[in-house]
Amino acid sequence: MVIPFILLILGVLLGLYQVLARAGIIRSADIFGINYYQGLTLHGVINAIVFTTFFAVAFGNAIMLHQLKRPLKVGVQWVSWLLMVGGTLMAAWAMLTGRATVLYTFYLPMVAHWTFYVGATLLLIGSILPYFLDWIPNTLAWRRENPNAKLPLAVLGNLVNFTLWCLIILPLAVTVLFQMLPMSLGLASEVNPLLSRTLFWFFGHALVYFWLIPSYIMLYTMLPKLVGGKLYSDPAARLAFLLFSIPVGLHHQYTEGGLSSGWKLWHAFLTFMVALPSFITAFTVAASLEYGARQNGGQGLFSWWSKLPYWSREGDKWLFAYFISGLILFLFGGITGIVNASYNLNLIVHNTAWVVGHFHTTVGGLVTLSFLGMTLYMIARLRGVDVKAKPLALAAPYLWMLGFVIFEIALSITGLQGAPRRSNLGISYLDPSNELLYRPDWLFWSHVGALGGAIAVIGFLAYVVSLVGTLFAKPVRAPEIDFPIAEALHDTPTPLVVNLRPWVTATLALIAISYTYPVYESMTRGIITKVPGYQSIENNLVPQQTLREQTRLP
Ligand code: HAS
Repeated sequence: MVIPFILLILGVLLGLYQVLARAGIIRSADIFGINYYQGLTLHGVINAIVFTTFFAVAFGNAIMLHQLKRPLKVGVQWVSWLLMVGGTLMAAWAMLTGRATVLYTFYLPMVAHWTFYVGATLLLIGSILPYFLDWIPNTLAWRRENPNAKLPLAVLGNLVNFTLWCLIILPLAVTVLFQMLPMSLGLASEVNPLLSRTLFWFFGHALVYFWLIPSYIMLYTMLPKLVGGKLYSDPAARLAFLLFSIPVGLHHQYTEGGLSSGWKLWHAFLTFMVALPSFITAFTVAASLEYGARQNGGQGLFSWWSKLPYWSREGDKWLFAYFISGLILFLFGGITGIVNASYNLNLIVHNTAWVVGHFHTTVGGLVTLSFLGMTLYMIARLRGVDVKAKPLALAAPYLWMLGFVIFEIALSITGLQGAPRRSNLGISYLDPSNELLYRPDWLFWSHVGALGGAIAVIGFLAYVVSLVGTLFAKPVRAPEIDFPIAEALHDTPTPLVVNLRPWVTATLALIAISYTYPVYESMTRGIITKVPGYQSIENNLVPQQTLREQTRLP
């Protein structure tokens, strides 16, 4: 938890640079020697991949330990940690030295230095070791001792998450090992980017659920307890976890030539189905909040909302602020996601600032806030200290939420006006001296977006003060792993969500149906079947350098 947090500080500050450059407030190609696109790569990789993966493993370990009450193997944990840290350092070196400016989606024809791919691979391998060597054996042992008991909900969520994770890193491994690495090492001179992107998005979309499921575990098992209530429905929560396994990657490729419309439409339908678990969650979480608020004297159709512990500093209740802020942001993330998913509307918003707004209210919203809150909570427990600077820890999520609501609205509007994502607008469309490109009509909302980003960063700094204080505080009690786990209000036995076999079978069948033909098409069709690789050097895309030239880059 500590290592990704340190990197996250850099990731968040680079985010501030991005938003100021996009608003034309900073008009330069780089800052402190870090080029805009290099900074964007670092921002995306650190925040969306490194921070989230480290957290998911740490949280997964803690949940399994707490719920199954079986020890983890020290050797497995150290090897996993060393692989993850070693891999992160390798990839960080490549990015920081300008050898891997390939953005966080890193698909071809952009090519990075081989250390980036090897580093990412080590990170992923390290992340799955606990699943195979600790969690599955411990779950089987638990099952032998408790043959008739239901798997604890948090354990189910965690196992679904990492099963999904193992499944989706397979196509990623194929494109990394057989396309990206050979290209990077100079062993191949041409690649098929369409195939790479189809394999990447098989991984890339489900990746968002790998981020989301730990948050959902917290919402279902801990949030109800924090508000003094119960989880409204245990079967509904289980159903939500199981529904996440639907494959929908082609919705990132609606505009991609070479894939037929029929298959894109099929993935569009499946995408609407995958929104279902989030609708179920919206209902179940709201019902759990209502139940808790009514236990505390809440009344009326709406006035019970006032009985929730928004500002409470009592015990662990401060954590509520992180969840509720994340949930409010997720309302925006959900609505914009549904727009993205609509095949025809996507043509308006694809590759515009709109998409940036969407993912800062999903992964940058609910996911980040719940991970930040839980990091602070777990560090306090594991160190045996009280959370320090609680008022700052409480203000942080609300500032983050306010900032990103403003940011989301502003970027959605500039996106609809046509502002592209992933572009340094300060030296292009928002540079008044550029007579050809200048778009003064984007200026106002881009500045509003910068204001939102700045407010969110202030929230993050408040969090940093509290976390660093907690990290170095003097222990006042024995270290422990403990979570506020709620009971369920409705817990009717529902075989559909207890027997996992039909779900695994259905997932594999759906993957085979949804991906066989698109992968075949990717391999055989289209005018972009084979192209050389490109590298981003300073502000230019240039044909890929030879290996020797690559290592000579500044
Ligand atoms: Fe997405 C692009 C569709 C959810 C992340 N998405 C992205 C990208 C990222 C991302 C990172 O179909 C950019 C990738 C890139 O770099 O190119 N997304 C969806 C849909 C959903 C969705 C349909 N996305 C997520 C989540 C993410 C995430 C979750 C991260 C964790 N997304 C897309 C599409 C694209 C896309 C296209 C491609 C766009 C393009 O053209 O490039 C759904 O799963 C969303 C369902 C969510 C809901 C919301 C339920 C609301 C809840 C809150 C309840 C609140 C309460 C409290 C109870 C239906 C649970 C209320 C309290 C009060 C006080 C009011």
